[in-house]
Amino acid sequence: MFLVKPRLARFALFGWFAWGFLLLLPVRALAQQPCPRFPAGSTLTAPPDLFSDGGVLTVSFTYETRVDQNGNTLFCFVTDDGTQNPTLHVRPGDLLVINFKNGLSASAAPRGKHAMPDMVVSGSPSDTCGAVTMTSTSVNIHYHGTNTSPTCHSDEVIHTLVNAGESFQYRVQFPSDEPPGLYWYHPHVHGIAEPAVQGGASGAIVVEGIENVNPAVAGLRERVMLIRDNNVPGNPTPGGAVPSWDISVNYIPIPYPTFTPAVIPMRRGEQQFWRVVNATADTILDLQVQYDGVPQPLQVIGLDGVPVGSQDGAGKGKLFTATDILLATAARAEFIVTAPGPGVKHATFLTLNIDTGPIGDNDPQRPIGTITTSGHDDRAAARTLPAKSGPPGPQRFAGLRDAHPTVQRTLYFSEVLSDPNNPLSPTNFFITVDGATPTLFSASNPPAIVTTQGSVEDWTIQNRAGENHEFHMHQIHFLQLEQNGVPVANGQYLDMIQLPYWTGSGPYPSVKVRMDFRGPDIGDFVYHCHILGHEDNGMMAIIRVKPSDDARNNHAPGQPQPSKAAATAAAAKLPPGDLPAKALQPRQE
Ligand SMILES: [Cu+2]
Repeated sequence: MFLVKPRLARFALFGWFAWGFLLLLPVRALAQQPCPRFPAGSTLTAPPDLFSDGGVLTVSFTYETRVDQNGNTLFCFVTDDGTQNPTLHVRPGDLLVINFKNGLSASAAPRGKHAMPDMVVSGSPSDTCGAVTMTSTSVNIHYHGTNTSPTCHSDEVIHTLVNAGESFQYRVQFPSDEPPGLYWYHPHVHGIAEPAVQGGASGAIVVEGIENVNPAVAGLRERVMLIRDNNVPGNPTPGGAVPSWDISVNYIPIPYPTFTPAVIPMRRGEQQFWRVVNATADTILDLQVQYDGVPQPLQVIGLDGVPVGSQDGAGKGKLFTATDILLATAARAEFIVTAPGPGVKHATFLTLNIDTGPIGDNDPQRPIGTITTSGHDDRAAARTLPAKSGPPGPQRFAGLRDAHPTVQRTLYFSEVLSDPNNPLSPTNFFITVDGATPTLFSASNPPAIVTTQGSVEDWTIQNRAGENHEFHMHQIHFLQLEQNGVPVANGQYLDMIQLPYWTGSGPYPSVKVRMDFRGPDIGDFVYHCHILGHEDNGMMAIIRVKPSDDARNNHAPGQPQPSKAAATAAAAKLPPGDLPAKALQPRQE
């Protein structure tokens, strides 16, 4: 044990189960291997926690890699003391500083299917953010779901590149009205996002204070879980029970074909607050808890980082009960689980089968964890949420439900073979504003949509393809309004929403969502399918939010101030689909 290098000492926090695992490994392997992983069947432990202090959380991250025993390339962000992908806890209004270094060697390759070495992603010197030329080692960090600025050194992913051996500082200012809840961070370099995320370079971000919005969670012990995916060893043909990807929970694999679940301890009679990130690149999840085969009620507190009920009316949190929670790729769910009673023999946390469409992946039902009960708390592995300490803070999307949309747009997902005569040719993936020409993503593409700060827009998003796509909006959340033209009774504030596949006939499946550009964030950012294999192959586009006249007259230091002429020119070049608002039907509540 004394030979363990400091970077591993942090694992002491993981508790006795983790120590038991570590002691079984050769010390040499421990000391030299970055991105450690647990064996199948391990007991769930929380990711290490780092908390802000005095309004700032400063961490140093080094990007590391290795190849595991299955031939899969792993990636991780590691702090100076060896903590791997910690959970970053901040409060609304805090500053997150990440002193980041890409620790890969220049020859390291992510083995991505879509790597595009030497692609220049920064079109002009003014667009440069970090390195200019993409290599197979390039990386950056996206702060998924956070309502933070899309500028260089903040949550910018179009031009930011940090190549092997290079350093870069992130200074991410969280707004004071950030909803308290669960967010996450992951690499977002177009072309190699899928292998980087599947390699496991991701962690949770918790914006603190949810107990003040919904006191139902005060004093509960929490379980932060990140579910990731990766290649199935041997690459068996997906179908039936054979998944397209293996999954893991907090680095405990649940491998095909045994699907050995992780172990999740609970105290008898206990309620726990589960905070689950779908941190997979490509795998859609549908979470359920079953006791002796009977689905259990899950009390949903928050989705995609926004507490249920927090943006409407008095801003008080609500909860609703569900027996399963569809979790699009990159989505998050926060919910209360009640421990099984004494008569329950088999208590299982699982994901249900997903119908992804005739050309989609195979995401079959499989267990994630087995819930065990005892008479004591699993103190080493779970934090207890504090008591309610004050009223809810201001909320970023307050009033959006009753806001009047100024623009309506229609967008759609589609995909075609790159060679229509060759069914084995690669697929091109598109997200397109209706009426425009489908275009593969490039960092040098002009914005597909131009809007103005202060606007509120209703977007209808269609799926014209034979597989599910998962829409993600950067920088803001949207309000769910309609599904297939029918108003949604309990519309939530999301940054992810699934578009089910089109059968090939009849109307295209669609959702209608309300976009909120009333906030402070201006500039260029992206929207895309968060099945990262699709995003890497083109399914992403740029939106530009121009500052409002008010903002131009009182612009904050350091923010771009476009000339009147530039603003007029941009307005004159609005792409097709930029239609003026039509007379709107009164919205049904
Ligand atoms: Cu997709």
